[in-house]
Amino acid sequence: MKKGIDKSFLIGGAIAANQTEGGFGKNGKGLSISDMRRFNPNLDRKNINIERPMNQEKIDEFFDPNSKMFFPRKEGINFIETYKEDIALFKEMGMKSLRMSISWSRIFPNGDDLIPNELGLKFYDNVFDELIKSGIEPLVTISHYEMSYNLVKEYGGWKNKKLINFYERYVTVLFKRYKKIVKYWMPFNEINSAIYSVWSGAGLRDDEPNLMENAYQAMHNLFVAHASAVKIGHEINPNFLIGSMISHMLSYPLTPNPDDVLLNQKEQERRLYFYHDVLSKGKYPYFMEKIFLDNDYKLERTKEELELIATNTADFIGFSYYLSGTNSVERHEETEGNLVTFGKNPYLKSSEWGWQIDPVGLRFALNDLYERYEKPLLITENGIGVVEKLDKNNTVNDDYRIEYLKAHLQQIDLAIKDGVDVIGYTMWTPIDVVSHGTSEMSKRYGLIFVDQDDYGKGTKKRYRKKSFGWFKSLVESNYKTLKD
Ligand code: BGP
Repeated sequence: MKKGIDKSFLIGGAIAANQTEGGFGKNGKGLSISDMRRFNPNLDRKNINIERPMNQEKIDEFFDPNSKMFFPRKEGINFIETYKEDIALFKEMGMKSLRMSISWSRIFPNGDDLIPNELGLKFYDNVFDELIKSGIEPLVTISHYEMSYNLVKEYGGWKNKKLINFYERYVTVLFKRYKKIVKYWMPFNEINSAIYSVWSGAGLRDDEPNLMENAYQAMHNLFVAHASAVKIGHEINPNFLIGSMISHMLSYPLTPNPDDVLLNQKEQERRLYFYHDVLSKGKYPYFMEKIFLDNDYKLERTKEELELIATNTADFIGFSYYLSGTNSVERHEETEGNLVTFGKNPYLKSSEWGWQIDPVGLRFALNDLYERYEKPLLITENGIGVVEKLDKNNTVNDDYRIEYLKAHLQQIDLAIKDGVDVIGYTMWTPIDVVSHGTSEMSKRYGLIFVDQDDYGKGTKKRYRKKSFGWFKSLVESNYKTLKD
């Protein structure tokens, strides 16, 4: 039994290609579904609802040369050109790992190409070189919200089983090329987003008929692709560790009323355990069969696919954790959250975006997942988004971020003491990036400030926030400052 977080712990930060790289249309990169997500200046922070299943992407606007809409991911934070400088800062900060993603549309611009784009691969060769030189372990997400738009246009997204083959071709290229460089892989970011964020997670249009049935079919195809990636990866290098990555939408019953408890149980099954069960136990849970039956969803799930899923489960469980919510049968207030809205909890404070801050919930989640699945756990994302400006000393005094990260790390430390096998923590995010949900720059999570506004204007220069120094001393002190 470990005595808490120690030197072997993979501490670091997480970024995603679509929110950082930019380089739209350069070096053969194809148009991805993320590139087409726009910044909406009229968004209402208290009621963002930007990408619930029923929202429409501005596909036509994107192709209109006269459009006034701004698409921030075309530029990201220009990581494609600044990666060396940024990785040098990550090293200085003391990061031992970087969770990053590879842009599928940079490697297979149309998704269905037969040959990968060598220029795209070269970019990642360089990024990995830089990371290895800096002593930073790459933890790689293979697909983080950005397949080629062509796969949506020509095939209808993940509801089409042909995507499984295209994805297999893609992962085989990566596994072979980075066989000796990358050990930790995650086939998909927040795989449950296929249901809650259908465009980003599954490449489905929100105006298509039978949307939810299609989303569950897409979900199944994603599970098959996940299992296939585990199989192919282990064949190429048996030492690969290939893990799931699920958005951990934790909630509690609002009261001890047994009806609240039951309602919460049912919601957690649907939002969480469904995905964990399939990816970690290798089988569909009974409660989902009832949902499929009740809604008359007819899913095509072959015997071979179910066997593949059963025999190729995840090596570890990765999950993002930002907040928690509540459920009640009585009328109650709702608040914003990651991918979905949540019931309010009177015991918790919220971020400016209404996300309820709950460090103890992380210890609960870690114990809960370890008890159920007995697999090593990796917290792949955790952080706080805040509107920030540089002060006159060219820094940001982000004590609230230090407090947030510290409180969550303290709970991880306690969970390890409880006996849970936690292998690492990559905070979201070491550097300010374009927000996934709102496509704005103003929602800043970074420990490094990027001088860039919601319209991509600014010098894009990087500045260390106060939390940067805190993180550095945390690692240097071997986590002693966690107790301060
Ligand atoms: C997760 C995504 C990330 C990231 C994060 C914060 O769901 O995997 O890509 O962006 O949430 O969300 P947001 O940027 O919407 O605040």
